[in-house]
Amino acid sequence: MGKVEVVRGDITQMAVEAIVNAANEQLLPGGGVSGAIHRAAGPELAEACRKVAPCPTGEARITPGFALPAKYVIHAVGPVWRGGEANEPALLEKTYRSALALARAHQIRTVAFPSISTGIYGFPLEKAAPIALRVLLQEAPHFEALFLVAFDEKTYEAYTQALRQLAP
Ligand code: AR6
Repeated sequence: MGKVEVVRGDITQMAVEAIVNAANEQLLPGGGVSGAIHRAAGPELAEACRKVAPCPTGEARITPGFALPAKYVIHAVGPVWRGGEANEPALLEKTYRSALALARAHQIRTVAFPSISTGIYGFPLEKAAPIALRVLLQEAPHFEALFLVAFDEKTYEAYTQALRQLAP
């Protein structure tokens, strides 16, 4: 059974087979983690994204990682938070599932995720963390290791607490 680990750090530095990008439907660079990934990967990433765009909310696309330590980037589009009545939790779950299905299809064994949708897209962190980790724990047997990379302390705390509750 593969492990699920919450770590604090910058996802662009993760030496895993694939890192996940919290993308938009156009797969344009944007800000947040997406901006950081595009800067670290180099301009070829935007070019590769153009070829596989668009990507509807809840789905994922794969590209090479170019200058990143990771061989691949899986671009996954989480939902924009619209108050909670627009199917956001189910869409967030679908986003994590789509990313991992694509990873499995490419025989990828190690994947690092950012906290999808909880930045610019406004999904409440305490609601997002158990949704994300439940999918990662369910899928872990198919992988060597799955990481949730928290960029700030508040995100790290929310995910470590959720992991303690789901997998004590
Ligand atoms: N490593 C890991 N996590 C990071 C990093 C990093 N280097 N930088 C930021 N984060 P966001 P969203 C965290 O806004 O809410 C973009 O413009 C950040 O602190 O990146 O899904 C896209 O193009 C937060 O916890 O993604 C879309 O248009 C988490 O990553 C839109 O934003 C996600 O925040 C997507 O919004």
